[in-house]
Amino acid sequence: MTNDEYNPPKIWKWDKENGGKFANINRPTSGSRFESALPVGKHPIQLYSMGTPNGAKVTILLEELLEAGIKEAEYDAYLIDIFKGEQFGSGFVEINPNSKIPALIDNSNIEPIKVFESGAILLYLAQKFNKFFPVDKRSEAECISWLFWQMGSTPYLGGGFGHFYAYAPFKQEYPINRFAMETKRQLDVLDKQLAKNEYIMGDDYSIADIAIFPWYGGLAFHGLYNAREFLELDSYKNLIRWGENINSRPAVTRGKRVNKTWGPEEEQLKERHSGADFLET
Ligand SMILES: N[C@@H](CCC(=O)N[C@@H](CS)C(=O)NCC(=O)O)C(=O)O
Repeated sequence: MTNDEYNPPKIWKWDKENGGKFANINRPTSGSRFESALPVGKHPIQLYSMGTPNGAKVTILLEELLEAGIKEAEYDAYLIDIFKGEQFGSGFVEINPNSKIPALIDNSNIEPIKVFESGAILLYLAQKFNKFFPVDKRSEAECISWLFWQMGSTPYLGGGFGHFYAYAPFKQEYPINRFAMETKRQLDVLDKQLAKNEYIMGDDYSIADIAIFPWYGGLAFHGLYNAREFLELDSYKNLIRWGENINSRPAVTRGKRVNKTWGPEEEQLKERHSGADFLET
């Protein structure tokens, strides 16, 4: 592959060695690649995930629920190492045919309930426990709108900007320009919303904040794509104020550690089965 202008052939063919970071993981087909049963722990909620921003959304919510005293939110979190292709094991694919973390099983009912897509998992847990989700219909609609905003917008940040800026085999001006502009537009949307509100939806912390923080806070505080300077994150003052506030919550600190296998050792926790796991490492 080169940086020259591309003339698409009549029929697209998969280039296995496209040179991008993580290029060896994906293929143009879906489905399981090998037999592998998933482990099951002692709690009703079983999470299969990794400590990426999409994974952290769910572990932050679970830790917040526990912090709020909801003991039924106790969970086992098993690592699915996406860099080793564990998302293609048959047990994982049975929960999520899309082979992407996070995925969750709730065994607290007669029949297990399977949930995939991080936004769906946040909504499922917030409604199950009636927490971090508004009670009146107007605010509920607003919360769902921001949740879907995150789910619809972030692929331009991650799959667009992050891919071409940090993972592509060489830097190209056209896609980096296009997705940097879109990412900055999204940052401005958030900054303006946070100029009028303490949290995304007003005075109350909700799953909208929990969905948005790991990505946009990740750019500001966690070195995501090493792009803080390039995107001038510090100029989004309201976003920074909101992010610092969320970043200082103890449940957020714990949630970010779960299923994380890189970075400083004290910020990692490969598997989580109880609150004591955070103290042992
Ligand atoms: N829309 C999905 C996206 C999930 C996603 O992209 N997960 C990534 C990690 S952040 C993954 O599992 N990648 C593995 C792969 O692409 O094979 C969600 O929010 O749950």
